[in-house]
Amino acid sequence: MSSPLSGQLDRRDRRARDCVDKLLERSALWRRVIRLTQVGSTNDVAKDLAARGGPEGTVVVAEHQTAGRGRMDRRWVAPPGTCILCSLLFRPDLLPHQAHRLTMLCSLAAADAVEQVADLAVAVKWPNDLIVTMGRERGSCPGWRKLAGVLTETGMTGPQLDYVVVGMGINVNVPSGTLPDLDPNATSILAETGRPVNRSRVLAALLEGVEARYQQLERGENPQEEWSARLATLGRRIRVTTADGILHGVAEGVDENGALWLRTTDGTLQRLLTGDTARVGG
Ligand code: BT5
Repeated sequence: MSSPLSGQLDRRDRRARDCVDKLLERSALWRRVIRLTQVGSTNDVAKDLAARGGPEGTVVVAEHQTAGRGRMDRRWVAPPGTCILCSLLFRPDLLPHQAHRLTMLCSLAAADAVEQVADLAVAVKWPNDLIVTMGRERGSCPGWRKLAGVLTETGMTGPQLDYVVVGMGINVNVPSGTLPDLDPNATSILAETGRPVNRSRVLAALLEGVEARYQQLERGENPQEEWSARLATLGRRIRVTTADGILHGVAEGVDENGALWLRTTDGTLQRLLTGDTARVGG
C-alpha cells in the first residue's frame, strides 16, 4: 500500500525525471536516455550500442547492475535504486591517447553536479575517483572517502578512435550502514550530508555540465587546468600502485591527457598513465 509520503516522492521523482527529459529537448549533444531497471553493466550496453553504430549522445542509466565493473574487472557494487549508474556514449574527434580527456571532463561535471544539487564539496583523486576529503577519519584511506568512480572504455576502427564510453557510478542515497558492503572506504551523498537527494536532479546537472565541457573540448580547449585545480592529489606525497609495482613520490602535475607527473623519492620524474593512488601520511 502506498503512503501519502510515497505519493509525494513519486510526484517529485516524476518532476525530477522531467528535468532530464527537458534537458534532452534543448540539448545539442544528448539524444536519448535509455532507462533500464536491471542490467549486467551499463558500459556493456553502451559499448554494444556503439559497436552497432549507435549515435553519440546516447545515455544508458540503470537502477541496478548485476555485473557492475571498475577498472581491471574489479567489482562495482551499488544497492538497487540508490545510486547513479550511467554510461555516456561519445564519438569524439580525438586521437586514442587523448581519450582520457573525456574521463577528465565527465568527472569534473559530476563533481560540479554533486556540489550544485547536494551542496557537498567534492575533489578528484587521480585518475578516476571522486572523493570527499574530510577532517574526520574513517576507513582504510586517511581523510579520503570514495563517492564515485569513472570507467572509460574505448572502441577502435583500425588505428582510429571510434567511440568512447564513460561509465559513472555515483553513490547518492546509500545509507551509512550499507556503505561497508560497497567498500571499506565508500561514502555517499546521504552519508555525508544526512539528506537524500533526487538522483534525476543530479543526473540532469551532470549531463548539462558534460555537454558544456564537451563543447569546449570540441573548440580545442583542454580540461587540464580545471582538472588540476580539482585534484586532491597534487603537491602531496602519494603512493601509486601500478601494474609494474608500487611507486612513492610527490604528485607534481598532470598533463593535457591526464597522465600524472610523479617525482619519485629518488628524484626522477615519471609519467604515469594509470594506477591506484593513496595518500602517504596525514
Ligand atoms: C572505478 O573503478 O572506480 C570505476 C567504477 C565505474 C562504475 C560505473 S557504474 C556505471 C558503469 N557501468 C559499469 O559496469 N561500471 C561503470 P576502480 O578505480 O577500479 O575502483 C573499483 C574499486 O572501488 C573496487 O575494487 C572497490 O574497492 C571499490 N568500490 C566498489 N564499489 C564501490 C562503491 N559503490 N563506492 C565506492 N567504492 C566502491
